[in-house]
Amino acid sequence: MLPRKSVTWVLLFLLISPTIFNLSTSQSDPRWAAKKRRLRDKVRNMFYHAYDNYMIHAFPHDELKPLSKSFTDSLSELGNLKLEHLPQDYNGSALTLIDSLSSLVIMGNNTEFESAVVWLSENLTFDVDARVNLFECNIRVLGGLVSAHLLATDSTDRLGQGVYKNQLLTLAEDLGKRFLPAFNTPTGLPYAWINLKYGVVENETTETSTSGCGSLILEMGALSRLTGDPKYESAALRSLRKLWSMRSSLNLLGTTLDVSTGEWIEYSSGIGAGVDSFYEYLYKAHILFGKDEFWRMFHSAYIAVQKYFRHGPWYHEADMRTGKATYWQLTSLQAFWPGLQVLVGDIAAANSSHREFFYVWNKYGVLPERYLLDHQMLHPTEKYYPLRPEFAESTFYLYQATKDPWYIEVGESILNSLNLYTKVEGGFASVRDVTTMQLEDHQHSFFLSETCKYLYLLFDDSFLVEQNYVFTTEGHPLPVLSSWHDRLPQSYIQTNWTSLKTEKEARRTSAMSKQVCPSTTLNSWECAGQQIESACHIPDAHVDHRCLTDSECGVDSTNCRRRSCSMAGYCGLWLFI
Ligand code: DMJ
Repeated sequence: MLPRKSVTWVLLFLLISPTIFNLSTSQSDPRWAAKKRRLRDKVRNMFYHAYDNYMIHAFPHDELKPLSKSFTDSLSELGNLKLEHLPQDYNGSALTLIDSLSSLVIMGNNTEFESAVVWLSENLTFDVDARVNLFECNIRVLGGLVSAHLLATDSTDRLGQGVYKNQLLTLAEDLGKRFLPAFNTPTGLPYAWINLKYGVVENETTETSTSGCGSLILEMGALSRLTGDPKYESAALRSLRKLWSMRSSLNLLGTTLDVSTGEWIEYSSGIGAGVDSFYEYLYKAHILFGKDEFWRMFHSAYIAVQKYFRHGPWYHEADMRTGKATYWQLTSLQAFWPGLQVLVGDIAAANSSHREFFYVWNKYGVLPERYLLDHQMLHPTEKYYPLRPEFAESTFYLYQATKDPWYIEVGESILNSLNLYTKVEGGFASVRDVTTMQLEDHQHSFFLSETCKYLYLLFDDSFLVEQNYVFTTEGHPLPVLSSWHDRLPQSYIQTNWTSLKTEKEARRTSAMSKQVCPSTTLNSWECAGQQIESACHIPDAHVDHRCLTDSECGVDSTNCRRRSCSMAGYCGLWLFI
């Protein structure tokens, strides 16, 4: 008879071995490639079911109502405030079409991309008396146009000869100009709402969110680089710097603030609603523009998040002044965080949180908007799932980084749930209540720009091969160009990997490799040789973790806390046990 310990090991091996076997063989197995193709085709069908129904029943209005097969001009209502008044003849801004442009390209539909470009050039106008949410209009419309312009003008010749004469950039510039009055505040922080025709209306609310002020730099920066007019990037940068100056001594920010006084309104914050893309844009702006300033802000902010919000694999909210936990809630929006952690190189932490989100996804079939961690139950009023992309997004990033087939299984499960619960004859409908799967008459444009796109790229990433893209928070790809970048060498070629010279050696790098090892280019840490595991990780002085004093201990990679030396002479997180 085997001793008990050996039995345990054998059982453990039997449990683990299929995973190892799967990992090592599945990538080269033709059945595996066929499976990925089949899943990719399913996503393509989903995308076109949503897109075609939008084009038939809603276009040129903003979004589709899939149950009633009608439309909503939601751009003026985004952010949950109702539209005030729109001219009688207002036909919407073709929001879903604009948000779908980059997905059409990724799915290789150049014909439809071309028709969309032609239609938008001939028909779209922003000269309408409509009050829109600056943040939403920036990420969906400006981001959609700028990204599509870059795709239309790259070396791929997607459009017929003579079709494209920078029409999308002209539209983007017109929209960018209409954004600028919003920044005309004593603090430089922009109003949340702007009337596209008349600018900031009288008695406009001065309340906005952290994301509203801190997630403009990618789109407005790209617009400036493309037009050669620095005013868009300057406005976004001024706002971001002001916002950062309002952080607490713990490097935490709140969720809502007043743009005229620069005072915080809501001191509690986390990584979800109202704040999420602020963190995302600090790091992505660093990847796109290469500025140290963005890295420094991100690094401090990231460490503060890991320190004050993280609890095991979960993230709760905390008061920016004290760091004390406020709300113990998991939200659907937080699910983007593991994806961002992959970019940072913090893969172990990303994987553990991703598993918890999947646990909740499986518990309900989709991810509820808010789940109370302390009670392990749904929030009583936020039981909905509006087809959000964040969980699929993180799954895509984790698969890119690890190539672990597990993430393909997760993607398949997301795909199946979406088809099972949300597909209706007229498109894909949001879920009103995840306990009953009762549906709501709304197909958000981000279902096409993000949810379908990230699932598609999970199963087929041919669009990304030899390319360096940063995806905006709405899923629109922006290429990393040396001409926009403070660090990339002149010889950088967009379609190729490149070498980045460090003092010691030239290393192949790209947005993707930087994603896995940011420290190579950012400070003296080296990926190779030392075991750098995350953006904050500082290894202990000795590999065996022995120490005489605290100064020989580093910073823990999973929660960014400083390790200390125990009485027995070992570095660890002793103070926190
Ligand atoms: C999208 O518009 C963007 O991903 C944004 O950052 C958050 N909200 C939706 C998706 O949930």
